[in-house]
Amino acid sequence: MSHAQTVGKSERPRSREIFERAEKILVGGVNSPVRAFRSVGGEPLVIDHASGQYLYDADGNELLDYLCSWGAIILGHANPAIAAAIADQACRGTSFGVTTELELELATLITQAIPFLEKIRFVSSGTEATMSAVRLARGVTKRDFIVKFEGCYHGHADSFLSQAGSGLATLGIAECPGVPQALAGLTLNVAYNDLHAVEKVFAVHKDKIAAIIVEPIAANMGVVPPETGFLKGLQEIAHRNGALLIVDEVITGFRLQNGSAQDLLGIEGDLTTLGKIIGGGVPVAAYGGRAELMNQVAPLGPVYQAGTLAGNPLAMCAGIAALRQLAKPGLYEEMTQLGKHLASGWRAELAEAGIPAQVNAIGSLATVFFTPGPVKNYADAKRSDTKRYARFFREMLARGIFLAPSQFEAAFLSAAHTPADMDRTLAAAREALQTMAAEPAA
Ligand code: KE4
Repeated sequence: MSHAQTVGKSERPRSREIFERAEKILVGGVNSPVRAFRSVGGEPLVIDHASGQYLYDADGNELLDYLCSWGAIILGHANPAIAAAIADQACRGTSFGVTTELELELATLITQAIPFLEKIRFVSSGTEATMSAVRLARGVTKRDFIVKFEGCYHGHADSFLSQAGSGLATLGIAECPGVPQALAGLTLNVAYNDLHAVEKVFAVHKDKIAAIIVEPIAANMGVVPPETGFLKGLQEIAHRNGALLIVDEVITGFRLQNGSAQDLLGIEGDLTTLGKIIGGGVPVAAYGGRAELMNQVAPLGPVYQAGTLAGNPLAMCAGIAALRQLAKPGLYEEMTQLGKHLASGWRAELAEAGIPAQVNAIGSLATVFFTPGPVKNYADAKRSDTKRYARFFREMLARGIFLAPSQFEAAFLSAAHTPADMDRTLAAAREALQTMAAEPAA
């Protein structure tokens, strides 16, 4: 029985038919687990095309998109300048496996916006970026342990697959089979926003810890901002113990401003990872930091990392076209204003419906947690009523609003979203929440 067949009559017959065929040769019908909608129920979407803030599914339904390809599409879908850049480069060759000036151009745009990145290396996914940054940290410190935070997600490299957020949290996978215990044991998980726990783990493991890796604003357990002093404290603890601080900005890089979240939060990681937005919707990620560290990467140093399509000209052109537009004055202020509009509206509608919930939001990121208490870490987030989130997701989808298909993700706004979209979303939320309020929490 296919997943799609386990639900009622399909409102999307063509999407269902495509998905059922997909399930025969793509694992679960998807190429990334969270797309299977396992935690929110209903039939997974099959998208035909997109434009601006809208997705259009295989049945022709228009959906107001708050996923934005998990944050990558910050300028809106089918952005004309990005599309033109890709089309133009496609006629000049998509990948040569040799350096092009385009790599230098995108690297320059990134390092001008994030000056503490003295050198960077492009890769093709956020996972490659974080995996490489951890390898570099282990290589330069000659230490094996890393510290990560419960509920944070840094991609699917073996070292990160314990107590991770995003898709693992969505599917309830605490420890992933296939990761050797010898390796898993080198990853120390502590609670986000808990500096005391970090001090304790360093007291036990002292000079064996190579690095702390952290999302500066957690977005893979839902949105959880850092408490005041948390990130600065991590930097101080790491350096006091001879470890490096890796700041994973795959989501937050160029999300809150034309540059890093670190700049806004007053910290400077030893290494930074980037992804999503810097590729303009095609596969680009990067890791970078001080030259003294990055020069330890091959071919200059012994820490090996490589990639066939890394820095390919097609992807570089898309990234360049994206970052050039993100430099437009006022762009981020408008998105932040929309984010405030949405978050405050959601809070008001939840209160009006008498449904206990929290809305954690910063800039153009937001998450509704269906829990009465504050959400300051993964343990708090896991207290959320995920069934209620699933119902909210389905009620909103039925009204043409596509939220993240998991409680442990974020809603992403783009520069294509408008105040009218916020009003429409809040009107849909009012109907959805009033409907839900009339039923028991479960
Ligand atoms: P990718 O390998 O998926 O490009 O990036 C991994 C990654 C690294 N660091 C952070 C902070 C991330 O959020 C991610 C990936 N984000 C998830 C969504 N929260 C990707 C969506 C998916 O897995 O399908």
